[in-house]
Amino acid sequence: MAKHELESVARALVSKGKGILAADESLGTIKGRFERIKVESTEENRRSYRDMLFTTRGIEEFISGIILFDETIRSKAKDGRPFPEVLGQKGIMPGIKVDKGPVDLPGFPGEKVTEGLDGLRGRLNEYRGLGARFAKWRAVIAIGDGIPTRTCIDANAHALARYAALCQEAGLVPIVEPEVLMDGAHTIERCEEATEATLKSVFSELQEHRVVLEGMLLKPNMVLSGKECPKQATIPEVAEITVRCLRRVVPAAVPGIVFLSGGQSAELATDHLNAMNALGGHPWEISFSYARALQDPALKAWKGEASNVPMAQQIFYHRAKCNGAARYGKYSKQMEAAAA
Ligand code: 5MM
Repeated sequence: MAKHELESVARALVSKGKGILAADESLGTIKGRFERIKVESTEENRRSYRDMLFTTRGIEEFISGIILFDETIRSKAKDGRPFPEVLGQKGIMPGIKVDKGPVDLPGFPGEKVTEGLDGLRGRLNEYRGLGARFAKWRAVIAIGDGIPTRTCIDANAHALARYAALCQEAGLVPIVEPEVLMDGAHTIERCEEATEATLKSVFSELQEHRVVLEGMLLKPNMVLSGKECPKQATIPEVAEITVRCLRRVVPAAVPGIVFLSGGQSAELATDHLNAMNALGGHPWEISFSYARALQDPALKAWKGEASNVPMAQQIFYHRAKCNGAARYGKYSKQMEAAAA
């Protein structure tokens, strides 16, 4: 794909009022999600669940793209159409998770590095043939005693850049996802420091690997207090500090920032996105690429029962609509009340 095509896909993914649904849970992750609603993680149940999400009427008003897992991009909806075709016909771009997950970084207790570069060029070409227009690779950075180390940050940044360059060669827009985890009792200042150091290294490696910044998207964590920190930052503080941190390190050439939700509640993730957009004047689009914050309420309503599909779809549509409004800084608690 030519450079201008990568740019136009990246820009379309962050169109006004729209964002991305991350539905790329690997087998272990979806098993954990299903366990909480007492549903067995069989291929058929995973297919039915994703069918429920993807066929929700009207989500294309707020969802520009959906990230799929390897099994899903090869699966068919209930009506027999392959999932990428179902999405394409709604005007939603199919994407694909291509990393193989984080493994222990040898010699660095408590730290991980993401694997998946071996054979990636071939897999990307295959996914392109299956209809994918963009891809995603997640790196995880933990905060704790003496971590993150420079070695962990740089190893993950290097892998992200290798992945991004290979994606662009294959005609796929890379979503670059370095996630600084919210697990721990650290302060928001500590999260800001770790996020800034991580993003600096990531952009240095991306430039080193000649990645076209206009043809990629960044999927970072928001800058938050650690989950167990006794002093939790307020919504305006999170918005201000997150934007301040990103402005220091993310070049304006990047068309959009699509946040992960990282374990925040669905409403809080929407509140934070809304507050950032309400600040205005950003050099990039500020959008979402949520998994849990878009899916959790619908997953709980679904419970694996076909009879619950209409209710689950209504709830999913509502969360997509709220996040669509947050893209303009126009989300309000009245929207939640009206839907209750
Ligand atoms: C951090 O996880 C990503 C965003 O999800 P949240 O909004 O829930 O934080 C998500 O795309 C994640 O990468 C996928 O669910 C795949 O996760 P696994 O752990 O299965 O690779």
